[in-house]
Amino acid sequence: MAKKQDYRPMWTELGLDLEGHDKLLKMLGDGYSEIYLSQQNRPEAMEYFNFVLSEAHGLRIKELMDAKDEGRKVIGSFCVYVPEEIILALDGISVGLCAGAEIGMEKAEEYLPRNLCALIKSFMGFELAGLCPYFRVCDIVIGETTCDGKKKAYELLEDIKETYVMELPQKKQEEDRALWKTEVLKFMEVCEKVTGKTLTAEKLGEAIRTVNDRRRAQLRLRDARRTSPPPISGRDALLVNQMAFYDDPVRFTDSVNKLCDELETRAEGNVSPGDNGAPRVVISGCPMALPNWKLPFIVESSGADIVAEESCVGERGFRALVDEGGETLDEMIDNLVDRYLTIDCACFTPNLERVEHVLETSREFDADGVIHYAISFCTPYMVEAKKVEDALSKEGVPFLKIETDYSQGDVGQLQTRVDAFVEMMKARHS
Ligand code: BJ8
Repeated sequence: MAKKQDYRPMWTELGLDLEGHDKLLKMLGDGYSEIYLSQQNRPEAMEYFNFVLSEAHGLRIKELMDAKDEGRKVIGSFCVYVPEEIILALDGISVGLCAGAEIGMEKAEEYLPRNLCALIKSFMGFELAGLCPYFRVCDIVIGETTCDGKKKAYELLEDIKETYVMELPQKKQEEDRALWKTEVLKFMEVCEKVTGKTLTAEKLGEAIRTVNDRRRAQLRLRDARRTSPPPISGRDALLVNQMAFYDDPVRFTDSVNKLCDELETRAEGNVSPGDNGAPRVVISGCPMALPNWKLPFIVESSGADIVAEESCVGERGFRALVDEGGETLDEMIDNLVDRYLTIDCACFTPNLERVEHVLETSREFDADGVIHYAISFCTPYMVEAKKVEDALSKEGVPFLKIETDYSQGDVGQLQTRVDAFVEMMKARHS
C-alpha cells in the first residue's frame, strides 16, 4: 500500500495551528464516516468525491501551492456573486472560503458577537484559529456587500488578510445593473493587478465555457434526481456541490459527468440508496458550506429523500449559465453582469424570483414538502421564509421552517420536529 503523504510540513509552512487542525480533521473524518460512508447502495462514482474530501487539506492544497510556485494566484471568495470566470481567465484559481463547522467559533467570538450567523463566525474562526489552509494559500480574498454581518466582518478581515470588497446593489433596476457592471469591471482590474495579467476576450470566452460546463454537469446531476426513487442521496448530491468550490473545474466536471452516467443507469433500474416511496423533500434557504451536513443527515435519517436544494450550494448557484455568444470583451462582461444579476439571494429586495423558483422546484421534483433552512441570525432568509411559506401553502405544499446553527446541541429537538414532518407527509400519501 502506498505510504500516506505527510502534509504537516506544508501545514506548518502555511502557519496552521497543527493541534487545532488535527482536531478539525478528526471531526471531519468521524462525521464523514457516520454520515456518508455508512450509507447503503451509494453510487460507485462517489469514490472520487470520497477521495477529494479525504485530500481536501492535503493533495488539493499541495496542488494550489505548486500552482503558486509556477506563478499562478489563488483568489478566495465567500459568495456566488463573485464572477469566477474572470479569475480563471487570468490564469488564477478560485476557491470558496465559506465554512460550515463549529470548530474555531470561540476564537471568532473574541472578535464577533455571539448572536451572528454561524457561517460568518465559522469562516472568521477558521482563519483566526489557523485552521483553514485555503485561507492561508489565498493571495487575496474577495468580499461582497450582501448581508450586514458579512460586510461588517470583512472590515475586520481586512486587518488580517488582503481583502477586496465588491459592492452589490440591493435591487435589480437599470441603475443597479449599471452599478453592478462598474463593480465587475473594478473586480477585473483588481484581479489583473493581483495576477499581473491582462484579460482578453479569448481567455474570458474559454473561462466562460469552462465554468458553464461545470454548471451543465451540476444541472445534469440535479435532473438525475427527478426520478422516484432518486438514484443518489441528498447528502451525496450536496457533497458534490460543496466540492465544486474547491476542486479543479475541469476535473470536477468530468467526475460529475461520470457520476451522472452511473445515476442515469441506476434510475432506469430503480436503484436508490433510499426506500421506494419515501417522501420527497426540497430544502430551501441558506447555503450549507462544507462540512455542514447536519440537517440533510437528520432529514434522511427520518426516512425522507432530499431531491433538490434551492440554495447557493445547490441550484441557486448553478441554475443560470452565462450567454456564450459574446465576441468582444465588453460583450462578454455584459453577459457576466446579466447572468450574475439573475441570482436570487434574499439580500435583494424585492426578491420574488426566489419564491417563484421554490415553487417551480417543488412542482418539478414532485415534492411532498419543503423544509426552509435558515442559519440562526440570518435575517434575510429568516424574514423571506414567510413569503416562501405563503406561496407554498397556496399550493398545498407542506412547509417546515428550521433555524439552527452549526452546534450539535439541538440535534435531538430537530430530529423530533423533522420526524413529525416526515410522518405527516407519509400520512398524506397513504
Ligand atoms: S448569494 S446566500 S452565498 S450572500 S447565511 S452570511 S446571507 S447571514 S451566505 Fe450567501 Fe452570496 Fe446570498 Fe448566496 Fe449572511 Fe445569511 Fe449568514 Fe449568508
